[in-house]
Order: sequence, then structure tokens, then C-alpha cells
Amino acid sequence: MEKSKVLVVGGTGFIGRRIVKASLAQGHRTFVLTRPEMGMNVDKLQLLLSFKAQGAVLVEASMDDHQSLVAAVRQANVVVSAMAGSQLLQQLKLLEAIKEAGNIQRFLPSEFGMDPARMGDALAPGRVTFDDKMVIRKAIEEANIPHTYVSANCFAAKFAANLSQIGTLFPPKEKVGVYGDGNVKVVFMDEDDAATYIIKSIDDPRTLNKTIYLRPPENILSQNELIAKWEKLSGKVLEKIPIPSNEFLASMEGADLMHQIVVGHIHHIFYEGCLTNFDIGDDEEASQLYPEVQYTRMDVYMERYL
Ligand code: GFR
Repeated sequence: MEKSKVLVVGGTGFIGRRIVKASLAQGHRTFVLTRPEMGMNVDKLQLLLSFKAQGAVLVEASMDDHQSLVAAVRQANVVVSAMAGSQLLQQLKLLEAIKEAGNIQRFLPSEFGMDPARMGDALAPGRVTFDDKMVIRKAIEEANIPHTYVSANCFAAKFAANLSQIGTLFPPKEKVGVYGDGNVKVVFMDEDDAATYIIKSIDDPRTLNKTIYLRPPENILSQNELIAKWEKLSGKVLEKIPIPSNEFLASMEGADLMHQIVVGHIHHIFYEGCLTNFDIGDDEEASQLYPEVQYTRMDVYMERYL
């Protein structure tokens, strides 16, 4: 059987660029949408040129030009969207193009975090991202578009390296804030591994019309376990500052919008345990589907920060 052809939308973003690389690495003919909305972002342009040099085909289209999107979609069998959180609803336009093109065998909308279907009671203002993702899911299902939803949990660059401290990407040097008792289980993912699993799932009949959770067993860790791994690596013991739930939530008051969003998300993940407080049931777990993937453990991931 011929390998599916993949169109990546949002291919220059944090996760999208890794999806492009994984698609090329797994031998798929890979198309990357280039949008005039990019404007003068020269870093994005140069990244696109590097994809082209690696064999990807750049396809020009605009979210505001339906026919250009239809033409782009017609070149592929699979569409993977990694559009940014602020652009999620623009995927409705992409979906219109997929409907008209009629050739798409699988659509993966931009998700790649918590499972939005489980976030119906999420806190404002952070809940907008889950609400938008559910709008897209509803439109996909109403149009009977074959799909796969990927819940990729916590990307390590944003949640492991910083020991989940807000507002920094570096490991803390002296003190670390601990959410509650620090024992709630969270799932951390190497971003490149996430992209590898995402591309593996695109033409797998077992993932058709399902949610696939990236939950490799050795990366299911509590914040305390994550901190202990870093302490062992760095040879330095950190001072632990416990943050009670009510105190943490109170820090939202009067804070800027971005901070309120982050606090809400962290509360769901580290106090409520929204990534691990359910069984996967009839859906699928990636490391079980693809045991051949040697996923990155968090101690190995964090070595680069030493
Ligand atoms: C841990 O510190 C931060 C984390 C930070 O200082 C700034 C941003 C982040 C987070 C965002 C918090 O709102 O990076 C991703 C985002 C949290 C988020 C996680 C949003 C939606 C999700 O589905 C998700 O799944 C784990």
C-alpha cells in the first residue's frame, strides 16, 4: 500500500514543525501550507525553506481563499492541523475545504494537550481553548469526516524542564513551588516523540474516529517525582514551597489574562489530576499501539538543561 500523503497546517509552530519532521522521517510525501498571514516572520519563512530542502512541498494558500485551500487539500490524503490556540476556529474554513475536496481519509485537528471533551467544567478564561476545540470536533463529526483526536498531555519544554513553575522555561535553582501535596499524577511528553506518535496514528485503522492518548507509563509522574529526578541529575536538593489549592486559585484575582489562563490550566492538571483521573476505555494509548517507539524518559530529557 502506498504511504499516505500528509498536508500539515501550522507547520512552523512549536508542535507543527515537529509533525513536519516526523512525517518526512516516516517517509510520507509531506505538504506544508504556507500562508500569506505569515507576513514578515522571517524565522518561519526560513524554517519552511529548510523543510523544502528536506523534501517537503510548500503549498501556498490562505485561510481567506477557499479555492486555494481546496487545491491544497486535494494534494493529500491526510490533513494534520497544528494551528495556534488563537486560530483554532479558523479550522472551520479548513473543514469546508476538506468537505469540498472530498478526498481526505483522515483529519487530525489541532488539539495536543488535555482532552477537551473532559474539560466541560474548566475555569474561565482558560476554558476557551477547550470550547473552541469542541466546536471543531462537532463540525468534524457532523460532516462525517474521518478523524483522530490526539491528547498529547504536557510538553516537556513547558512543564518538565521548569519543574512546572510558571513564567520560566529553566529549572529553578534554589526553591520550587509544589502544587498541593505534589503527588497528583501528570503525563510529560518529549515533543519529538509526540510528533512521532501523531504521524504513526494517521493511517492506522485502530485510531480511526478515536481519541489517542499519549501516556507512556514511565512518563506518568507526580510533580514530586519529577523534582526528585532533577535533584538526582543536578546533585542539588531544592527547597520545596507547598502551594495550597485555594491560595493558588486566589492568585488569579487581578492578574493579567495570560496568567489567569495558566493558573486555571495548572490547577486542572496538578490539583484536579485531569490528565490521569480517567481510564482510556474504548480509545487508545500510543505507547501500547506503537511499542517500537523508544520514548524519552524525563531524566534523559532534562539532562540537556544541566
Ligand atoms: C508551566 O508554566 C507555563 C505553562 C507557563 O509559564 C506558560 C504557559 C504554560 C502552558 C500553557 C498554560 O496555559 O503551556 C501550555 C498551556 C497549558 C495548556 C496545557 C493548555 C491547553 C492544554 O490542553 C494543555 O494540556 C496539557
